[in-house]
Amino acid sequence: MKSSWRVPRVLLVLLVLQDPLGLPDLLVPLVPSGPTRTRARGPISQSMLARHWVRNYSSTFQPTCSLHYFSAQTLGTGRECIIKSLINPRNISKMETTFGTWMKDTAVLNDERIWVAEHFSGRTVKEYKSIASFQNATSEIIDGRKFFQGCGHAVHNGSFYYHIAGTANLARFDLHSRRLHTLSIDNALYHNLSYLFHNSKTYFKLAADENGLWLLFASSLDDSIMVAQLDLKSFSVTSYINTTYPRTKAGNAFVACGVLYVTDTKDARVTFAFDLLKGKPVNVTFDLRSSGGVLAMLSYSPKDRHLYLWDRSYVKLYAVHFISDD
Ligand SMILES: *[C@@H]1O[C@H](CO)[C@@H](O)[C@H](O)[C@H]1NC(C)=O
Ligand SMILES: *[C@@H]1O[C@H](CO)[C@@H](O)[C@H](O)[C@H]1NC(C)=O
Ligand SMILES: *[C@@H]1O[C@H](CO)[C@@H](O)[C@H](O)[C@H]1NC(C)=O
Ligand SMILES: *[C@@H]1O[C@H](CO)[C@@H](O)[C@H](O)[C@H]1NC(C)=O
Ligand SMILES: *[C@@H]1O[C@H](CO)[C@@H](O)[C@H](O)[C@H]1NC(C)=O
Ligand SMILES: *[C@@H]1O[C@H](CO)[C@@H](O)[C@H](O)[C@H]1NC(C)=O
Ligand SMILES: CC(=O)N[C@H]1CO[C@H](CO)[C@@H](O)[C@@H]1O
Repeated sequence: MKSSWRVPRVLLVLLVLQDPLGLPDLLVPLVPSGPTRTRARGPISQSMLARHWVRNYSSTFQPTCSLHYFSAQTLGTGRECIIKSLINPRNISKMETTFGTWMKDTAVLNDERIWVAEHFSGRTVKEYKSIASFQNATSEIIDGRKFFQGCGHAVHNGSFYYHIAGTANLARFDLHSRRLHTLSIDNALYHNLSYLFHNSKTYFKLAADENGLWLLFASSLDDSIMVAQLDLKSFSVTSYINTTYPRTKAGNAFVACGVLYVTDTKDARVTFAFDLLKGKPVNVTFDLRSSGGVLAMLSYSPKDRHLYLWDRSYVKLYAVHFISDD
């Protein structure tokens, strides 16, 4: 069985309680009430966390970044979970197509596979064993059974999620069993060029973060960007959040640590942010890229805390720098 990045609450509580020195430092920026927000810090396994903790704890008694993670899990959070900047941009590969999506599994640790959906429409995805075989173009073709639309797909916990072209349906394609499930979304724009994100010809955008998987779409009633929180056990919508932000002002968007980040229509800057757990806007902006050329895809992975981009035909990574990282 593959391990997941989720850390049992018991372990978190235990580790937080073990450190009397860390807590006062952390209580300052925290919000005492409200829904719990979680954020993983890089690829995390239980044993890694434990080892990391023990080493730091026993050697110096200094609170470390991993403690913020524990406290966010157990106590809720404040501004420390907001993105401050994007750092360390890297080109991974030059692609042949302007449009496309590249993905790693955003939930399963130790799964180094990469999936690539070329163009904004099609029904196959390429699977690569690792970054090395991706750069070496050695892939296997997977038939996702229906045509996808846009560049908003995700691979999460062993399934490929995508918008079924021409319908108001979201697909979950199990990459192992090859079973397909669908979920119909009410009052969503899904055809006739009324895109959620015009630049990438995307109606539905899947966004994974530390809380699970979200679906972004535009309301057919008033063009607002809506966010549906998905329950993956039953493959249903848990709740809908109305950001009131118009799709016409959005280039692309992703979710990190419970906050939706939306770029301007040139995809140059993040100009709007919305706290999905508190249901209100957040005052934060930062640069993404120089304008010009097509940004086909922009997604966050909670597993490695990177942004995945498909930018002017280059597949790229950025590291995400949160306020708490200072
Ligand atoms: C990625 O490649 C593009 C095109 O060659 C280049 O302009 C850019 O500077 C590269 N970016 C990085 C971070 O290497
Ligand atoms: C690239 O793929 C070829 C065969 O497809 C293989 O012989 C070669 O070792 C691979 N190179 C790397 C760096 O993986
Ligand atoms: C992944 O799916 C398995 C069942 O297939 C489930 O037990 C597990 O909780 C899921 N993990 C995440 C992170 O959703
Ligand atoms: C498609 O959009 C056009 C203009 O944007 C509108 O005139 C037309 O009625 C729409 N068609 C459907 C089927 O919604
Ligand atoms: C979203 O909220 C705005 C402002 O409260 C409201 O006017 C609009 O009808 C809402 N849209 C949906 C789809 O709930
Ligand atoms: C948003 O933040 C900026 C700079 O941090 C500040 O100048 C501005 O007044 C803030 N706006 C609101 C509405 O709080
Ligand atoms: C102060 C200290 O020892 N920090 C270490 C905590 O553990 C991380 C991850 O192993 C190290 O990178 C730090 O140097």
